[in-house]
Amino acid sequence: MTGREFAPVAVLDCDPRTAQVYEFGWQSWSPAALYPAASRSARPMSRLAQVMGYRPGRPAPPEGFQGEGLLAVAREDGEPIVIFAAGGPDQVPSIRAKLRGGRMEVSADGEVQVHISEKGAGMDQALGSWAASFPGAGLYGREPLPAVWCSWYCLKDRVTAASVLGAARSAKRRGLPLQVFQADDGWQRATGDWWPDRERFGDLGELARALRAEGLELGLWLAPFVAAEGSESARRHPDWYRSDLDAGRNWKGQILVLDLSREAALAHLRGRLEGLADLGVSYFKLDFLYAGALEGEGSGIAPYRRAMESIRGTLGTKARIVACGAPLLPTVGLADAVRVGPDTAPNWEPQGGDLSQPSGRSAHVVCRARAFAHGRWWANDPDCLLARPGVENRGRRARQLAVLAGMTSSGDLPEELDRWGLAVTRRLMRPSVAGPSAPPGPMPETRA
Ligand code: 9PG
Repeated sequence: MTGREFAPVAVLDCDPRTAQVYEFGWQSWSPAALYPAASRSARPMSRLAQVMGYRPGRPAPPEGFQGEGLLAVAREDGEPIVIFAAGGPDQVPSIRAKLRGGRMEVSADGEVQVHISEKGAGMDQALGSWAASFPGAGLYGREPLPAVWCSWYCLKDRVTAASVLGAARSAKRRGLPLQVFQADDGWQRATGDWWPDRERFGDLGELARALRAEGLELGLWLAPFVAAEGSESARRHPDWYRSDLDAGRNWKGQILVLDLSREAALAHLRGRLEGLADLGVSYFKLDFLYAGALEGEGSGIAPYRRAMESIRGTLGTKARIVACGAPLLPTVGLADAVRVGPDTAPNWEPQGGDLSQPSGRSAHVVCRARAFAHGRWWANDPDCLLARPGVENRGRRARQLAVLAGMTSSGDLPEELDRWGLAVTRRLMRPSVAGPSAPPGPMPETRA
């Protein structure tokens, strides 16, 4: 489909019974896991999932593994781990591995650097020391980020200003240590308009002031590089969007992709972000960022990074940026925090067994596999704790989130929490740990 050629990079002798492969997917929602070398990694459940949950235009082969800019092989217990990786955030090759007899054949469609870990280092340590030397490491993730309440996992697109303020007051009354109250998708007239829906979100400045009066902050979800077909932006400026790039479907239609070479479109976006920051928004969850890095004529990683830098320039240090649905290696050095797994959900198992799909288990596996990035590239965002009754395996979710050093967030309406949910939410919500911090124990092995 892309006509990309894979050239051999290395052949490693390994013990097929104990060897393991670490595979790192393209964007926030893409799988990442440590697998038995003799198995196969996760695959998309549909063509749409390839675009929205994996790397668009770069399907993995039927067998074996394909990491995007990062793949590592543990050949035998205690032996040094071999890491194959991009040299920086600008060029991200697809890297394949396939076991044939007792040998792991590694190939790539671009330039790859090879790093050998210290003998005896586990997968987390090996990836962590490699990550610390990746260009752009160390710029973010060194300061704690406050605990967040997010509307998506309880209200979906029915969020209103009144419900955000209500959640904030009710969290405070119940002693939940949450600092930022973030309205997710649903606060705008339509995705891509970047302005509040008057009916449900009346006066955003008023909401920010009311929260500030309680000592709290207002956060907003925003997808800067896409628009819904029904948005005002799309109607008024059809020429701002690229008809040749496919970002998948959402908001009852095709997702329109902003043309990042249009200075007028970027200037409009910056103006809206500045306006929102001036109203008192101090936290932006910037979502669907993969759409800004789709490969095409004049599009890809370089324009994506330029656009992100210009957003950073506009928001300065006034607001924190949490990247979501974001191409991961290309986002190193550009965001305060990054979502490092697929969406959580009340269900434990993902649809079709596809680790890119929303579920407790997919978020659990993938965020654990990316723990090494925390404090080195950014603060990891492992998505919300769901602790209300009816959520599958809520105890297991809480136990895992408790040992991850990343951001903490809550996705429940405080009034829907029972005694257990309140106690756990109180205990787990805290600012993110500043700098690197490894979870206890070795990285668990996953079977896709
Ligand atoms: C809001 C949500 C929440 C959530 C984000 C993101 O259709 N899809 O494949 C799809 C994937 C992820 C997704 C939504 C749709 O979730 O991760 O936290 O902000 O958008 O729309």
